[in-house]
Amino acid sequence: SLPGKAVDLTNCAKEPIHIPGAIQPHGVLFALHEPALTVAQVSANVADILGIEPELLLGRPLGNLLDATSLGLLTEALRSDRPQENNPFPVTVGSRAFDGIVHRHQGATLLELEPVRPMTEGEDGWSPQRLLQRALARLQAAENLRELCDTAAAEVRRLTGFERVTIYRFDEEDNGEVLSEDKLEGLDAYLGLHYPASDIPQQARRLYLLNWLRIIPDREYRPAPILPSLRPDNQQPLDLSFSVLRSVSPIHIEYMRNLGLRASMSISLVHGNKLWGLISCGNHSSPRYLSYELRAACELIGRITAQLIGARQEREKQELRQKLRGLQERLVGAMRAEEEEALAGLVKQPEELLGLVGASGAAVFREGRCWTVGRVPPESAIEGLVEWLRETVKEGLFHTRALPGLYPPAETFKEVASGLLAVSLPKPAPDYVLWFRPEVIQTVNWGGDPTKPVEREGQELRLHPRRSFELWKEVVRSTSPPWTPAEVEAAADLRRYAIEVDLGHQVLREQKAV
Ligand code: BLA
Repeated sequence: SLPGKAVDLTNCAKEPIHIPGAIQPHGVLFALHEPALTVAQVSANVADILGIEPELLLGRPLGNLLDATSLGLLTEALRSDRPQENNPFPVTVGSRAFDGIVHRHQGATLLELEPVRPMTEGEDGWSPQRLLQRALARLQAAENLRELCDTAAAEVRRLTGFERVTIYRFDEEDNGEVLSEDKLEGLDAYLGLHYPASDIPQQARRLYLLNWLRIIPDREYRPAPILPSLRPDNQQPLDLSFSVLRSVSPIHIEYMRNLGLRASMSISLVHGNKLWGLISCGNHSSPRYLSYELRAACELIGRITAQLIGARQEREKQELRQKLRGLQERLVGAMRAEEEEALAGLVKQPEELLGLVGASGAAVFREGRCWTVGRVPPESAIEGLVEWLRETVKEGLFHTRALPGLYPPAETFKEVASGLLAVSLPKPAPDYVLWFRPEVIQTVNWGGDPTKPVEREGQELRLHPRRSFELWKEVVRSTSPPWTPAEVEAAADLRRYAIEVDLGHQVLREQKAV
């Protein structure tokens, strides 16, 4: 509980989840001092897992604990600037076998040991290597985004045995949507559901950009504290951003409990240094432990999937750019062909003018005169709108998908113009090109009420993630489909060309006058 503090979602986003001071206890963590490899910090569960009290290890060389071969492999890995490339390497302590996982971060050297788990054989008795090979081939054969995501979900599920695997994509506002799902029969379907951005706060997203796989094998774990709690060298908390055992935010644990999730794993889908989405895996009925190697295979599937998604998006963007360039050229030609009013030329190419930004109507407004094409509001309404733009919008370009929310008179013509994209041409009183998009009433299926992401407990001000994930339908009105960045850019380009052509015309007029 957080007595006396105002509790809201901003606090939630401020929880420093990279320095929880504890780990999940399915392995042990050592912070080492190089080059002697003395133990600076160790997780308290070392007594449970290795049978040695932490006090006997702190300040002493790790060599007392590991056998010579294991120590040799660790030392070898640490010769590199990127020791993590050697993960996992075999470590034996007494008669027990572990996966050794090492990395450096912020001047600390972290070694994590996880008990070796046999790679389970997948369905058909195939080895994980063969399953991985087949998965990659299938991903590469996918013909479109839907097939690619369906394949990724199915193959990760095949490889890991999680009860549910979903492909979760983020929109511009960081809300998530379940695009694909592969699950055990009998479980509720999440396919098509949306979840609010606050379900995964910013600092967690930042970590998932750094570290592409996160596993919580059993939400009912008891955190093992790191001893001592601060780094002896700088009295700072130990940064676990890249640790595989990092303990989980208690709020997220409660979220999992509310959702009935016992175990979860997320694989980041990163493209262009942006978190496009997650491959999100869940187990409801039991904990789920996976070996490091199996996790690495999943990470590889995530990497390939994200790359294929990225390549597809780039290709689509290129094709669109090509198409827009053609439209742009014809529009510029039409403006040049006009003797006087460059802008008036635009309405002589109605298909190009609308196609350029995917609008259903457009208006050119110049010195009190108005030309229109397609579905547009009444002329008096356009005049009012232009008046409003002159007063409120100082930039040369403006766009919204929800005009009535900003400009209430638009309520009366929202059926044709819930979406507005406008460019102005600098004049004493600016001219405008306006594009319109109709209202598209949309139903968004949310997994629980997105306006109540948290619940409070009585007077005590305890913050809980929501308890209900029941389907919650939101009907979005007075809104058009969004203007894409490519469309906005095309409008900005047209504005630049229009200004150029206009200037050209002015020069010509002045030359004639001389
Ligand atoms: C993390 N929240 C996460 C993660 C997911 C979700 C996938 C990544 C970690 C993981 O794989 O478990 C959300 N999980 C979902 C969603 C579904 C799902 C949407 O299965 C849909 C079916 N969460 C809240 C609120 C807060 C919050 C209100 O709902 C904060 C006040 C926090 N979520 C939160 C935090 C993390 C998180 C802090 C990071 C956990 C960590 O990595 O330590």
